Amino acid sequence: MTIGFFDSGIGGLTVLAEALRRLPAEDFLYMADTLHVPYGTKSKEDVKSFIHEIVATMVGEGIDALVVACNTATSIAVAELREMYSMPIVGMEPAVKPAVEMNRATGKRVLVFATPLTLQQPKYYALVSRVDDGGIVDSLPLPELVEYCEKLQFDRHIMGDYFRSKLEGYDLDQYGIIVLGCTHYPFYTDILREILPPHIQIVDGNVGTVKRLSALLSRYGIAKRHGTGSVRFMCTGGDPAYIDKMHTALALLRQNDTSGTGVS
Ligand code: DGN
Repeated sequence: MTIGFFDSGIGGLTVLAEALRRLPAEDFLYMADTLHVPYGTKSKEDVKSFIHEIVATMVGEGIDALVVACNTATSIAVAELREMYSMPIVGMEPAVKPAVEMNRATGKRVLVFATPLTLQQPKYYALVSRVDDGGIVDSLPLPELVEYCEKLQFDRHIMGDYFRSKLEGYDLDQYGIIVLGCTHYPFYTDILREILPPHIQIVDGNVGTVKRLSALLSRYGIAKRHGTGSVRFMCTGGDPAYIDKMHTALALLRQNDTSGTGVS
């Protein structure tokens, strides 16, 4: 039994790191679509065809469950994938609902960071209109952030300046929570913490996704008890240097445990 995870690049590793913490007896295949990263600034039709290709490859590798560890890919293709495949499939959803509930008492606003493509999808509009009855959710696309992350650009000054420039004009006192609606973004949780006022909480959907995965594995009767927690990496470009980068990035995540930002 192998659980497949995929993303355009290293972003889905933030979800995988959570899965390794919570499901240490499973075995994983992680695949990055390095031929097509980033997804968030491409057309919906192109990204959809990349997703179908990568999932077919992973099925050929023998996966028994799939985590679409990418908000952009989930918003575009998860419904079709569920129609095509009978294995359990878990997608990402920006943690807007828990954020709105957490903020109800304080009267503060919620700011969602995601890729332009995620924020343009009907799935995102539907989510916000379902849960945001008080009109407190704002969205900010960060089209450059995936590319910074793919370059392992984690310099505190450079990235601090980037976030400060994006947040210029926002009255941060009004906000109580920032939702990270792209799986690449939790790589920047620590840097964001440094530049945001202390009252702002940062949340992502990774814990919720892994809890759903765990529940589905049990429901399908395919949860493992004696796996090794192994991870096999693949990428569509087949570049060994990228495989090394994935090892480095996962080690970084496991060393700076960001699981505290997850909500379910
Ligand atoms: N990690 C992907 C997401 O969660 O949306 C980023 C998609 C991309 O490649 N821009």
